[in-house]
Amino acid sequence: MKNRKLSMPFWCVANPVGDPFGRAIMDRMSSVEIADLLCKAREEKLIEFTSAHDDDLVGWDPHHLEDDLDPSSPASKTLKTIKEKLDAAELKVAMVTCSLHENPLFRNGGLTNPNPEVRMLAARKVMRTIRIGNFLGAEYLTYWVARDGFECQFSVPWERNYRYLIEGLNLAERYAKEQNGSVRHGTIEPKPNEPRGEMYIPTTGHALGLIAMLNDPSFWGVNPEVLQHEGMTGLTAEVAVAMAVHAKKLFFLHVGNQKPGQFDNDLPMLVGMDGIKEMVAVLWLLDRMDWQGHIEYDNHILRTDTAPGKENSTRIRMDFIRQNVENYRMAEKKAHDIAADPELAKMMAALWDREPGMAKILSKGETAEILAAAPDYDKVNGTGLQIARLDQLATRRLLGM
Ligand code: XLS
Ligand code: MG
Repeated sequence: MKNRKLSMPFWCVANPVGDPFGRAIMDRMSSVEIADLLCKAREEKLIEFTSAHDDDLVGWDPHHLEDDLDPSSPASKTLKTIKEKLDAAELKVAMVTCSLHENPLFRNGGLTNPNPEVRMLAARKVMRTIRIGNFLGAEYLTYWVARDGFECQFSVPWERNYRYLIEGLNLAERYAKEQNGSVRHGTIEPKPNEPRGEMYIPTTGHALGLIAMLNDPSFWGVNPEVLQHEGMTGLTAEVAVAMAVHAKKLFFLHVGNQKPGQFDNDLPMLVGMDGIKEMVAVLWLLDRMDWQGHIEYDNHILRTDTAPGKENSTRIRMDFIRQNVENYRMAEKKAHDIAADPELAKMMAALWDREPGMAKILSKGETAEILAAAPDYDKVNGTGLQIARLDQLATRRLLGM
């Protein structure tokens, strides 16, 4: 079983780790300095890809919406410098995403903002992000639901808001195709709440449902955030991931750790009180389902582990990347071990591979053959399954016993 390619985004590394109750602790670094750090991680063979919001790379000037097309603009110059660095290190850009959460203009939504003037500015910002993505060679454009949501239900024009969202996403797809650059696909990243009280695409199921309503569903997929966004709902990420793979819509994954039901924890891989079993199980099911995509981190340095000062700011950030990669590889190794374990395989087969003849008839789906089959109610109903024993063995393997 292969080890997956890993992506570390600009924003995870750049974050100076403030929270709603306290200011940032770490020294800030420019996008060019972050590019240097990520290139170092590439040289150490920790990662193969990176990703970025437009705002992580260059500021947005709402008075100069196409500044990226003007070679003399500060944005163009910075993008050129970043591209030269990434190219030299052979660090590829996997994805770009348009920040529609940071600028206060978008406080009541970006693509779904009821004010068409704000929607127009959001659309132009998304178009610029696509151009930036093409310049850097990104394959994916991600739409994260961000401020497209609400706190007060009577403030939402329900008969229009999904139309606005669909118009915005269709425009992104059309523009990406017109530009005919490296951006070939879009992904939707769901989240139930934060920064809004409620968001319009709370789960992966909602995202898959929305994709079916878009002009070109083949352009779009999902990138669920596992375990964070998916676990905030109290639902398990495993169902979201498995269903998305089955629908051939899992383009890549965001990963980190989460205590179920809480705010967006964004803990690094395997760090924190919960999640080891679930994360290993997600990676195991991806192996079983023969999924070929890459994994992207989306998590942040523990605030307790930060410190101010220039030297700290690079050392702590590099250590964060190394730890995330080490922890991912630990989980991946466990997933591979579990998939290859003969004892577990035997117990799974006992659970899954009964009555192959009957399975064949059902998958063929011929009504006459189904009516002729003779399932034995008493035999089936009279047998317990021993799933707890199977789970105990999996836990034993997880604990290395
Ligand atoms: C925030 C999201 C965000 C997206 C990219 O919760 O995870 O970082 O991944 O905009
Ligand atoms: Mg994310």
